[in-house]
Amino acid sequence: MKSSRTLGYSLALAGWLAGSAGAAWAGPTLDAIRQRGTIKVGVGTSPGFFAPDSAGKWQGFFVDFGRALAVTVFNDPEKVSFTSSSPQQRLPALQSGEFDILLSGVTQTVTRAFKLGFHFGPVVFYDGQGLLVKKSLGVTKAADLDGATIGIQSGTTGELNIADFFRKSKKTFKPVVIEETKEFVNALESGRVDALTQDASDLGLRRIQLGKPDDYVLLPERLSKEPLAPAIRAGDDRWLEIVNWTVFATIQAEELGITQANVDEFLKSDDPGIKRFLGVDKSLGEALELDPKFAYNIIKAVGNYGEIFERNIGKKSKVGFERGYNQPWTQGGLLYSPPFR
Ligand SMILES: N[C@@H](CCC(=O)N[C@@H](CS)C(=O)NCC(=O)O)C(=O)O
Repeated sequence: MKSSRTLGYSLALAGWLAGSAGAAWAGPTLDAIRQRGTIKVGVGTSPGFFAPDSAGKWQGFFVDFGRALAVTVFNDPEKVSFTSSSPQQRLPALQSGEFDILLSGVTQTVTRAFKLGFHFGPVVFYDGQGLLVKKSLGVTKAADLDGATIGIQSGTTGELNIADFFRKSKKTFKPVVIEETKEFVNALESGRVDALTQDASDLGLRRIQLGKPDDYVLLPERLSKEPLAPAIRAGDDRWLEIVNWTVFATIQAEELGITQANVDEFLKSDDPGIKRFLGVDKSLGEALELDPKFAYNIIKAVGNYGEIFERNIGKKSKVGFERGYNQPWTQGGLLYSPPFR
């Protein structure tokens, strides 16, 4: 028999669950998005991550997560607009309401959370700070850059990381802090700086856009951890959870082997977990107050995480990135979705 104490707890828990089950989710961002009919996304300008194609349609790894969000909210991957903004401008622009979300390679940091008032969705790309140098310098590691002139993009985590690195290694460098991306890249090509420092992914994407990519080398060393995650203004739980579970849906789909091409086959699965995930069993989606098929719709429209990665930046794309940490935990990577139940 249950002790009266345990019974008391059980009753309190049941009451809490009952009380919260029908709780109306309020959210100023989501309300505004619904009223407007589109999601406003702030992005950067690196082809592979985010850039308009020749027809003016935005394409890229981060762009696809914006489309996935539009599917969750509107069941329409086109109900989203993308606007580029420099690393210096974009966090203030998010704070002032110009954007609903940044999908621009923002690093999740404690200062940005506590001091600047941002929340982060799941990490979509595990990165680290790199250095892009002219091959003719013969440099093989960061410490060889003692006394070098290094270009840094203003408003990025790179500013503090590079200063920390040289302080720690008791070497010196001359910083050249640049806001505009074009000028930042030109500084290396024109010889104004010996090296550029930025997220390694960004430098990899920039290198292939240079006139002579083979004249430059991305050093293998990483100076920091740069977990790149969707950023939103603090204070809107419903919007945050939509961002979280949209990204998780792409990660969970890859773990389960569900792709854009085979998702309809999976609708016939007898596995109760898959039935819930794809909304064949509607109970989960109804409890979440989302379209029970939201995960199915995302996979159908955009694909799973691996497909998003491969299409935009993977080995067979022009970019040619390795998956590295960015593969499912079941394959030795860091991508891990909490359970869909
Ligand atoms: N992750 C760093 C750097 C962010 C960053 O600069 N991201 C790149 C894209 S991954 C960027 O915006 N580059 C400039 C551009 O795209 O114009 C931060 O959060 O401060």
